[in-house]
Amino acid sequence: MKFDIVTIFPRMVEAGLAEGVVSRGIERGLLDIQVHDLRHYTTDRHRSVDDVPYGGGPGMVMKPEPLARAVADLRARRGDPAAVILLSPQGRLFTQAEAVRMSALPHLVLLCGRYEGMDERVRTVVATDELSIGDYVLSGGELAALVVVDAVGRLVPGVVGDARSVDEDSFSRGRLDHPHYTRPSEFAGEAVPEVLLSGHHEAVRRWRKMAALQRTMHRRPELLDTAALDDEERGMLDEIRKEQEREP
Ligand code: 9D3
Repeated sequence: MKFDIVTIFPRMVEAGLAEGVVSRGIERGLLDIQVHDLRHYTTDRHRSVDDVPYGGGPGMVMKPEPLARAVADLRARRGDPAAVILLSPQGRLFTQAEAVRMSALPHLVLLCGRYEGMDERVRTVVATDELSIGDYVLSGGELAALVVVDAVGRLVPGVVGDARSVDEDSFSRGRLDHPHYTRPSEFAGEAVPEVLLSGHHEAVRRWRKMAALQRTMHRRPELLDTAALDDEERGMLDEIRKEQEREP
């Protein structure tokens, strides 16, 4: 899968790609990721990527021409992408479902903004999609682009060594993960639950499923509204709910 990332901070993005699962995907030839310096696509002496807002007000606005030139050059050199994604606080929310959809596409261009915002014509003329990674304020789109590349890249077959960790991921299954333990069996006065030491595989499986449901119910109950639950899980949920009624 091919990614092209356009930014005024290429070193910041390159640093984020240099380690971990994504960098292994690049080394193995499964991910082809290039980072492009937006200033390379400027034409004036000062290499300007921003300008004052029409109508006045504080801050600067990103100019449309360098971004348009960057995307035109990438189309010519790297081929027509399946999507040109503007990372912005106004975009629709990037979710695991979105990551799964995007992982089926052969080529994405990601545009990172800085300053107060982008000239609106970047949205209407250059980008095909607009995504936000969540309701908090970042100082630019670079970290958001790295989030998208990480979440999508790890879904490309072979990028994550053990495919089971991808399939079993909590958000794909619509519930949170169960607790995990390793040695020592007692730490800071906290013991590992007996059942995990028992070697009773069926009991371990049931305990994990129950613990995952309990956690999801307490921390992220809205996930259960849309989760596909099996019969066993529906039974467990009833049990948990009855337990809650007994001691509120
Ligand atoms: C301080 C400027 N804000 C005025 C109301 C608007 C604003 C503009 C640009 C806020 C943040 C940014 C930079 N953010 C991104 O480019 C960004 C982002 C984010 O801030 N949160 C979640 N996802 C994303 S994707 C890109």
